[in-house]
Amino acid sequence: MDDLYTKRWAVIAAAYEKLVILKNEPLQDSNGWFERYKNPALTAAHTPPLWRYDLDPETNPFLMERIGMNGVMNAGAIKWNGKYLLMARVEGVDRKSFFAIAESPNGIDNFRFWDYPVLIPENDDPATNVYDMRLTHHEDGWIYGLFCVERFDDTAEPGDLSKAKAAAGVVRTKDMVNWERLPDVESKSQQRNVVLHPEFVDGKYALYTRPQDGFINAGSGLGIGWALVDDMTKAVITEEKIVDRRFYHTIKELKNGEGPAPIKTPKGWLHLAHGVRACAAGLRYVLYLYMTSLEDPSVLIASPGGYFMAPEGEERVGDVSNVLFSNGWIADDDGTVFIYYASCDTRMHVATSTVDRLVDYCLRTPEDGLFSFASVQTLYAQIDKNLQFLNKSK
Ligand code: BGC
Ligand code: BMA
Repeated sequence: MDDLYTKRWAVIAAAYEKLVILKNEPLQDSNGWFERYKNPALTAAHTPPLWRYDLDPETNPFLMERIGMNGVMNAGAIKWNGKYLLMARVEGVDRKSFFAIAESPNGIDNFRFWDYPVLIPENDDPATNVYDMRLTHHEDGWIYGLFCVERFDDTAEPGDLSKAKAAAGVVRTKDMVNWERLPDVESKSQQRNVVLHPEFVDGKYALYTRPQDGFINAGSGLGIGWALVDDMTKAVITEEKIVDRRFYHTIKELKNGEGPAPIKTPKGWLHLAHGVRACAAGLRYVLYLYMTSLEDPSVLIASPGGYFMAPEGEERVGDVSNVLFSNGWIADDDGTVFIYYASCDTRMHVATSTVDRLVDYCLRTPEDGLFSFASVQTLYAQIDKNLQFLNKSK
């Protein structure tokens, strides 16, 4: 083995080990809603050298990367056998995404990818790209994964190589290792953000949907939808109603989409979603929360105004700048909530909060009044209340 190989391997192996065992620390946030953490939870550099290098000096004398990784983002999440698993969207330098599971003992740091990425069985109509896995441990006993399958749209004009169509792919597993591919969800419109509700509703499977007119435009699809389907092994969306709609001049004016499956709390289902608005800098993606009723999870009961998380600092910079996206969170038995979010289609982060804080946030944050005048009235009400309170306590 020559010197170059040996030296490079020592550096690569040491840097990787140092990175994956790096302890993370919470940062103090001023708003009290959650804590951000100092380091990203997963990056392209967390992908094992085993994936990127041919380790045989005969065939890789310069020990160069053979298969480059571009980013790790938009992970589904689940607590499994006491471990915190992220099923991440890993994107190679070839712009193809795939899914890979990284495991952590504490949900915060020490995330380490399993040796092999997940091999999602292909169906009759191969997908060019797959991304954004939503994991749901359903009461029927299966863990379902719903994800976006993207294919070239054959109706494109000659020479237009970017026209695409999106649909929801479905897989299921009992062990997070062996994945059974089910047919894609059938829907008259394109679908990118489909999420399975964890419980049966009226004896049916319930899906959060996002009807859209085209690949990018939500258009006449007015927001996050809801559909009941009989069978996940052949899911067909017939009717959709809107659960959380979009409004002019809000954080979700252009589009919104369900994040991970909602968390059941004593006061209602807690939802994390993304909202998108257009601006001169492109599309700005932020995260927001809302709640729906325990009796009927399609009925909105709380809609705190504005965003819950928006990209900050380093989070603002990446391949697709100005984007926070989340499709994974874990609610632990002690009430801790681990929110896994990606910034700029580049890296994964973790933030922590509690079910109680998030529910309080949802129920007590004023709604968006949709007009500046209403926002000032909301402020007046709070200032009045505070001044009375302060005067009383003098
Ligand atoms: C990208 C996704 C993106 C979608 C819509 C896809 O080609 O892979 O990251 O969400 O386009 O912009
Ligand atoms: C979307 C998502 C994500 C991505 C975002 C920003 O439409 O489905 O995959 O994070 O765009 O590019």
